[in-house]
Amino acid sequence: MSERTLAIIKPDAVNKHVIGDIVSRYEKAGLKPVAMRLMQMGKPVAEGFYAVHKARPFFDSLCTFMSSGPSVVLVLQGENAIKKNRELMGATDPAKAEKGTIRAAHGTNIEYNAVHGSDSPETAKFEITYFFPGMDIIG
Ligand code: IDP
Ligand code: MG
Repeated sequence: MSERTLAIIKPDAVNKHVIGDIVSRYEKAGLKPVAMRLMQMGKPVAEGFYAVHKARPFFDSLCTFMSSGPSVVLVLQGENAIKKNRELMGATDPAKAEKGTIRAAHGTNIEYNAVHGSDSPETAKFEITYFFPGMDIIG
């Protein structure tokens, strides 16, 4: 089933000049970018995006990081896009991410881990609408 997911190339990865490498990985995996923004989100925008993690001890640090520089926010479309992107990304902690994944290649630590990807159809819907209001969800 073709579906859409939200991906973010986080500020650490943009700083490392690996936007091109990461977008190329999406394309080679059959995840087609159908919307894309280069933007520096304000801290309140990061806080709204990560609201589900509000109670976690790393919440403030995470939102400071996510607003510290430009990110690339994308909508990716393809067969099983949500699961496929999570596989491409690898585990949250780059030290535990499988070889060949984006986080194994470009992540620095469990916080500065290069990319975000929606984890379910419900979060994909919320996240796509959050950054691309008015964009219809398919699948
Ligand atoms: P995910 O990005 O793999 O879905 P989540 O558990 O949803 O991981 O956490 C969201 C983001 O919060 C992570 O990508 C990472 O940047 C940060 N994070 C997660 N766990 C920790 C932690 O234990 N310490 C610091 N930052 C964390
Ligand atoms: Mg998550």
